[in-house]
Amino acid sequence: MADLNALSQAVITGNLEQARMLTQTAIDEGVAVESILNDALIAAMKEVGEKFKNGDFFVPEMLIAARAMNGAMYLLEPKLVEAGVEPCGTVVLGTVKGDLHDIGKNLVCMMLEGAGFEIVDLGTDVAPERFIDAVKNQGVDIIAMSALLTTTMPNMKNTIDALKEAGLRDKVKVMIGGAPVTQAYADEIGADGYAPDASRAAALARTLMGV
Ligand code: B1M
Repeated sequence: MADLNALSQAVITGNLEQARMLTQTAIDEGVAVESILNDALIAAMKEVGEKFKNGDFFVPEMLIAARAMNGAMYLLEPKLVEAGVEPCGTVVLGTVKGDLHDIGKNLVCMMLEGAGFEIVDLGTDVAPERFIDAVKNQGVDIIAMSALLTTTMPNMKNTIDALKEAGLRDKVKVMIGGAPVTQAYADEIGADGYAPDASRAAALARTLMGV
């Protein structure tokens, strides 16, 4: 029987096989994907973050927890993107320079795909020039930047500044998100939008496209 608490624990302890098995069981038993994601997986990563902050976990424990989370997310992906709506634009997505966190960014990616966007995923540690190249060469409508570290957030502003310098600011919309990012920060750096989570990121992207 589906056990979301046990799934959370499997992610926290980095037990990849257990996390996969419990996720598959929950899917097979018809548990809502949003519940698996929010109540088990994201809740687990919050707990991991608390343990890291309190000195109970170190980087290796965070890494194996992230691996278990990714294993579970891989099984959820088809469910998250199966909406099958009409294509409505192209988004270039990446975690900003200096930042290696990609779980939230990957979730945003899945939700955007489900909302009908073509995705150019630049991965993590993405320098401003790489976003600019994508705008110049890949017909991008929206730049979507993720940051998980307070120290890397300024690279969102640096990317917007680089867009202005290249004369491209009016050609694309810019949206940002990630745990330390706020609407106030988006306003301060002149982004077009901020979303606190992946599903609202998808809704925001459609709004920015006028859909
Ligand atoms: Co790191 N880490 N980490 N880490 N890590 C945090 C972020 C931290 C808060 C932990 C803590 O102290 N409590 C802390 C940051 C403190 C700060 O800056 N204020 C921290 C630190 C300090 C570090 C290192 C510096 C540790 C060290 O080396 N001493 C280091 C930095 C490495 C680097 O990036 N250069 C580091 C490394 C790592 C790992 C590599 C071990 C691993 C990442 C693995 C990976 O991503 N593949 C890791 C992890 C796993 C975490 C925590 C525990 C979990 C992050 C996560 O995946 N959350 C995290 C603690 C926490 O967040 N509570 C922590 C789940 C994910 C679904 O949520 O990414 O927030 P999130 O995404 C959300 C929303 O934010 C939003 O949608 C998602 C939900 O729907 N969202 C967007 C995200 N991007 C968006 C973009 C949008 C819109 C919404 O529009 C474009």
